[in-house]
Order: sequence, then structure tokens, then C-alpha cells
Amino acid sequence: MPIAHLNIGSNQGDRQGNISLAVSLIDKQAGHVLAVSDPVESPPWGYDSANPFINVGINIDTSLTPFDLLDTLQAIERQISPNPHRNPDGTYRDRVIDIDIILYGDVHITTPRLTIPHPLMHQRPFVLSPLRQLTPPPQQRTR
Ligand code: PH2
Ligand code: MG
Ligand code: MG
Repeated sequence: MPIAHLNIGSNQGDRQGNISLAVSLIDKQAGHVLAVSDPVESPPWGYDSANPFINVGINIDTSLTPFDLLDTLQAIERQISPNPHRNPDGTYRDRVIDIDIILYGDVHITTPRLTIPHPLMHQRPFVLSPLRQLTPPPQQRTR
């Protein structure tokens, strides 16, 4: 089954508790959780807020298609918190939970609703560092 890499973030309430709840709901509803990275704490990226984020990366084994996975992750976000993720003008706001698809196997998708690989991943240390922790280096060829 395809392996997807997700990034989970929280900067409101019990941040680590919110993330742990998300991981357990993902394992029940989206696909078997294979690995969870160490948490990383960082200031909000892309907007101003006094509330730092905790982020983790996870690898899951999933039988859902990318769009079904997106629907399921958005349903899990709503199970944890009904608060909107953006302000009416489209800018970021503090959030209890955010679950983003970063990679899905070697799939490339570019649509208005979903882009994989995540289009901003290379700019975000809170995505790259958990991903690096969970990605084994390529095997060196021996001869
Ligand atoms: N998510 C955002 C915007 N800014 N900053 C950090 N540190 N962590 C996030 O997960 C994050 C962010 C929008 O999804
Ligand atoms: Mg996000
Ligand atoms: Mg999101």
C-alpha cells in the first residue's frame, strides 16, 4: 500500500495532546501509523502570533486515494476542533490542529484543492526536519 508522509501542527490549547489525539484518529480512520517523528517547536511561519507551534511528521500506510485521504484528514481536523483555519481574508490564524499531506508515494498532483508534494514544504523547517528524521538515507551501492 502507498506510504504517505503527513505533517501535524498545533499552536493552541494542549498542543502535544492535540497532536497525540490526531495521531490516534489517523491510525483508526486513515491508515496504519508506521512512524512518528520527534516534536519540533517553532514560531508561527507566515503570520504574526505569540503562540509557538509544535509540529510532528508521521508516515502512514494507507489504502485511501490522495483525495479520500484529504477528505478523511479534514474530517479528523473537524472532530478535534471546529475552529476555522483561516481568517475571512485568507490569512493564517492560530489553530488547534492542522494535518497536511506532504508526500504520497511518488505521486505528483497539481489541482486547486490538493497539491502533492506539498508546494511549500521546501520553505518550512518544521516540515523538512521531521521528514528527514523519518526518511532513511539511500543505500550506498556496494561492489
Ligand atoms: N502552519 C501554517 C502557518 N504557519 N508555522 C509553524 N511553525 N507551524 C505550522 O504548522 C504552520 C505555521 C499553516 O498551515
Ligand atoms: Mg499547514
Ligand atoms: Mg492544512
